[in-house]
Amino acid sequence: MKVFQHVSDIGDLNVALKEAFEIKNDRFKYQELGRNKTALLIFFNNSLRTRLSTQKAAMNLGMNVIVLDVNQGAWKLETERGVIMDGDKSEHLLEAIPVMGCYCDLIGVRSFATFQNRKDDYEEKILNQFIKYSGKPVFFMESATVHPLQAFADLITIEEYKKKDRPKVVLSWAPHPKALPQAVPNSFAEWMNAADVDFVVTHPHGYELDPQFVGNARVEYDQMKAFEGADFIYAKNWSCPGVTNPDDYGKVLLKDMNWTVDQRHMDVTDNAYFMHCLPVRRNMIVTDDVIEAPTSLVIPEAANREISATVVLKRMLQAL
Ligand code: AN0
Ligand code: CP
Repeated sequence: MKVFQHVSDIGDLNVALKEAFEIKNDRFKYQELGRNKTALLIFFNNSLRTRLSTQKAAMNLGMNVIVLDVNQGAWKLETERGVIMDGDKSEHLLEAIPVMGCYCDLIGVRSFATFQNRKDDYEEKILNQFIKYSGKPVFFMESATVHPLQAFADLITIEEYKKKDRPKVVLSWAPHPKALPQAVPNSFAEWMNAADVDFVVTHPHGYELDPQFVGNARVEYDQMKAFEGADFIYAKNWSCPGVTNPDDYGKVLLKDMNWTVDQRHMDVTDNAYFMHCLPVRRNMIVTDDVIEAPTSLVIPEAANREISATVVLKRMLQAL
């Protein structure tokens, strides 16, 4: 595996899940694989889970790890070609990327959507430059449009907790005060479409996800109806994807608190588990009661981030 971006990069999901449980049983099984190999983790944005779990995954595999917070101590980077660099940006990404590539064997990058331009975000302008110019395998640690390490961890969690062969999984939009990316719901939809689950998406009108991720998934605009009989509720806010109206891209169109996941919603499910990728704003996305209930999986999900990252880095090391 040279790039980890889409569900298709990981191949057969049953094989990937088998590997995940093998690693969960013995997370140091492949600790010789990464000896004298270096993982470089580049963060253009904040992180708690991705930073810690990916670093831990690399250490499970015996790798050395370098973490760089681009905004804390590195030179301010220009990303556009052709710009006269007479402003506050001292270095161009076109030099910085091959330089970073010199010091490592694998590169992970976190770079969120900027919401300035839908086309640039959806073309993955920053991550594609890392793929093109670093000379090293690149794994996405949440890009403008995807968060595959999260979706893989979520799939592992659903596999562990499901009580039916084909559980009903509902991805639900929920309110949030600030504009958030579509990366988490995009990847979750992409991975659930590929998994053996009954997948339903619910969101207010105007929040339609990009067809390349949501595919032919069932969309139900009535949130309570979508929740009926569900086995897993996956809550997440996202800003307007701009599919129906490109001018609305990245906007907060609605903060309707009726969409906050509370006990009233959970009561119509089949005693569903609650999921969220974290960080979560309590009593905006989900009530204290629901996130604290025994059916809340937010901590096991976060724990599985170490497992998904270990599988992905292992595959990349094996392909070096
Ligand atoms: C980010 C997002 O919604 O994409 C990261 C989630 C893993 N969340 C925030 O910025 C709060
Ligand atoms: N879920 C997740 O990716 O969390 P962080 O933003 O803290 O890495």
